Amino acid sequence: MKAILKNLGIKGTEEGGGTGSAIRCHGRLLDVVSPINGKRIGRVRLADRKDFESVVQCAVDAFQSWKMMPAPKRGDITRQIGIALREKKEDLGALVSLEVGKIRAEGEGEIQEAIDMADFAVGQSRMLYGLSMHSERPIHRMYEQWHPLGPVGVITAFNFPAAVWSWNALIALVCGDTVIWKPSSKAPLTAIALMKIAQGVLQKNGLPEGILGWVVGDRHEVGEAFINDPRIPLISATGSVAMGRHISQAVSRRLGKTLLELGGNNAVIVTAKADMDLAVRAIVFGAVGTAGQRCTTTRRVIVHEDIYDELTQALMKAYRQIPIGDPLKPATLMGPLIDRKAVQNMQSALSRIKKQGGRILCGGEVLSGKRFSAGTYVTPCLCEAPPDAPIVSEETFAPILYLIRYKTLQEAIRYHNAVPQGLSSAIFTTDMREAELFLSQMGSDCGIANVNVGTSGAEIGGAFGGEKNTGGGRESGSDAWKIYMRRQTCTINWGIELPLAQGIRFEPV
Ligand code: UN1
Repeated sequence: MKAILKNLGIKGTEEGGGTGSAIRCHGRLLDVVSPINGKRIGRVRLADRKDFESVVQCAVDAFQSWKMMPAPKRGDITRQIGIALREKKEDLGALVSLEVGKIRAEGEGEIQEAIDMADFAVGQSRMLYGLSMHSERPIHRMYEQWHPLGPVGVITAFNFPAAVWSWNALIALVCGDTVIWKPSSKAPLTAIALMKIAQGVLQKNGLPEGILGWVVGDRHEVGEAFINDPRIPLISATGSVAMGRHISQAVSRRLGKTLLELGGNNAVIVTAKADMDLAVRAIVFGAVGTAGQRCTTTRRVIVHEDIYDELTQALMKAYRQIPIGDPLKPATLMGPLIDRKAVQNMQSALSRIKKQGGRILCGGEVLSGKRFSAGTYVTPCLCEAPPDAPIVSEETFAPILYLIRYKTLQEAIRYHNAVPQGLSSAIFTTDMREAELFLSQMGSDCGIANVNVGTSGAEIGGAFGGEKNTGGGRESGSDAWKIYMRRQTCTINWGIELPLAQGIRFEPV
């Protein structure tokens, strides 16, 4: 652990705010504890309201020069950030594991996602395209262009402490925005390590402070000021539906923009014509990966009655073989939950499911003993559930998978869409009619819909996000860049007449 922190320049106590370089903060000291063993990794001096103010003002000032740099040049800076991340991939991945308990492969995978994002953003920096239109007026030209938006606020959750920042920040950077990051206070060290790496690149290029800032602080001290600050035109936030609703109301009150990526309650439909082996592997990765703590985690499996028993047996067998333990050990496939509170939430969901007519088929135990003394380890749980059990509509951020039986595909799709969240979805079938129905407007109502691919582990090239209570935002690939810019429609008259649109004449007769 010491070597990892040293390689990343993380000291015993870090400042919880910075404008590139750290600033001296004045809030309380926060202990950062590893879910692996409950031991302290480091400490962070939280930012208070005044520290927050300095970070924001610096981002506002830096925006004035950063927006003037040509976008492809900003892309070049992003390219250098990508190279710097490549050099530290292993250490950063290990820090993700230490701080949030992801297994090694997933910790490093997360940094790879940030590297991929940097590459994507470099290309995007030359593709901030606007359209041109044919004007209805003679000797006129019309087109639209995209300008930098301003300082962008990025609020991230503990479960993707690096990648979600990169989806937002690296695109916002090439768009000409400065970024203020409020990482989860459960994962501030990964954020600070990333900020140090990025700041190294900015400094080497002689760029001013404030282009990439961060602030770790309590909600009442910093969080509220952050979302209510009119100098921050866009707040991009990942987290719970309750948090998203609160942010959305605060930001809309000041007519700002939000990009929300909130809860998921993702289902896989397995039809009688599925490739069973493929389905089982995808479901296990989707439900057990990241210990069930992805917003794209598979939480429901809706199974055709003819193959229900076969699939259930196969899943139970796979679940019993999952190696659980220290996520830094190469053989481990499931690490701890983020903290004891998450374990309690899981336990209370399991007792509710029993009351609501569900049946636990396997797992759901809290592990004890020396290796598990942090109290954060559980076994992944498979439950049979009636489709209308209220708990099935909730996102419990833990490895609980509900199995639901169906007769017709229409019925399966009805169950599928009956929850308030709409992030990710999948169907496993080898029948193209079933697949196409699922992808049609009669099918999945989610932002992501896959065929023979699980619900989690999306690539960065597509737009990521979902509908309904998931919040409607789209991040990372496709045209997600547009929200980080402001659109301007321009009309130029290069003639000597002043024709009006809609044929209006406005002159004395
Ligand atoms: C999240 O859990 O907030 O598709 C994001 C996935 C990852 C991102 C998940 N690429 O599972």
